[in-house]
Amino acid sequence: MPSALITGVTGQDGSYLAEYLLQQDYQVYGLQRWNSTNNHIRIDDFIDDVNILNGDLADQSSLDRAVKEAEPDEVYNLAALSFVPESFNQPVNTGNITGLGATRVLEAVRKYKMDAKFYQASTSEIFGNAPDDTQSLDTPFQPRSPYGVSKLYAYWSTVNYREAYDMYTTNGILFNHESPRRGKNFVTRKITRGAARIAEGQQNTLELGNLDAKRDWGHAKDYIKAMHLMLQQDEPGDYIIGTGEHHTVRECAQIAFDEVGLDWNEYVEVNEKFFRPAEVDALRADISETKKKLDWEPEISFEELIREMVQVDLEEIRKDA
Ligand code: NDP
Ligand code: GDR
Repeated sequence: MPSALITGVTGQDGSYLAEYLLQQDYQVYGLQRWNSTNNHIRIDDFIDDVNILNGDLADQSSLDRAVKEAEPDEVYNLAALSFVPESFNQPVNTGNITGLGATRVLEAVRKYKMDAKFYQASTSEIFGNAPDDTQSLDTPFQPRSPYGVSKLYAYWSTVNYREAYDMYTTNGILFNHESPRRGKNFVTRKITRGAARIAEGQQNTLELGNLDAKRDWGHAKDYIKAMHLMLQQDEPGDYIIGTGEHHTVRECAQIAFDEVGLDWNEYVEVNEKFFRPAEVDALRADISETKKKLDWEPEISFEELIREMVQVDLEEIRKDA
């Protein structure tokens, strides 16, 4: 039975990946940071099947212990401070967790399970102010936030451990991916939940920031399959994962409000407090190489994704009421 250690198992991607690997008959270990409420909301349904290990990306000894105990065949480093605006408020902590944290996990693997395959959750945010309309492995990196800068450090650490120690380390450069399990502050979920709450009479308006920002949004369920596939290749490498399409925040709002039969224009207001000190205007993946190398393509469209998120939010809101 293959085994996998997932850091960030309580997050959006960690929860879907754990579920998927359990279905593939993996023994799954999940690293979670200690907290007093033991909040497992995204993994509650299958928590008994996951071996939970306490640890923190700030603490080398806890990562060493986790790798020693799990002896994993595959390590997925998904833990991070992942909310871009918050990284401007906590730049040093973001560097420590999102940047150096990856190096700590790599060190633990190098010391205690050097033949494990390692996956780093890299991101389109490392492209930042990209000059071209689409981004590929040839695009120069120009991150625009402490989050992007930290992820770029982690990206190069991952490449460096491959080159220096001949370890199987892989970067998945994933563009935005969403789901009903997305955190409530990220823009898609904020919009789908806002539209659902307005439709149910629980909220009157929805305040957003930059409506012109364009992102390449896919479904997290499609993307965690790509993560797994990357570690099944004979050789390690770096891959671009996205849909190849992009949409504005405005279009996202149009679809979400349409799903509840409302006109977004009547409810959405722009509040500058949601503008960022430095914005990433537009991102769109060039997945031509990935299609050839991985035989992977996304299956769920942007519109299906947003409509599904609205429906799940409606259900949750009605249940809570
Ligand atoms: P989430 O924010 O949903 O999950 C982040 C996870 O990291 C949570 O489990 C969180 O734990 C954990 N974590 C945070 N700080 C620490 C720490 N100090 N020690 C241990 N664990 C910690 O992110 P996603 O699931 O959306 O993303 C997964 C990864 O992929 C992240 O690294 C993200 O930056 C990256 N990424 C995400 C993309 C996306 O569009 N979703 C695109 C590209 C990359 P807790 O539950 O306790 O908060
Ligand atoms: P992003 O996602 O920064 O791309 O990072 P987010 O959903 O936060 O923002 C996307 C775009 O929407 C604009 N925007 C708003 N954003 C938020 N959060 N709230 C608003 O009210 C709002 N209004 C407009 C933003 O300015 C931005 O342009 C996500 C994270 O998951 C990262 O961890 C990951 O690496 C990248 O995606 C790829």
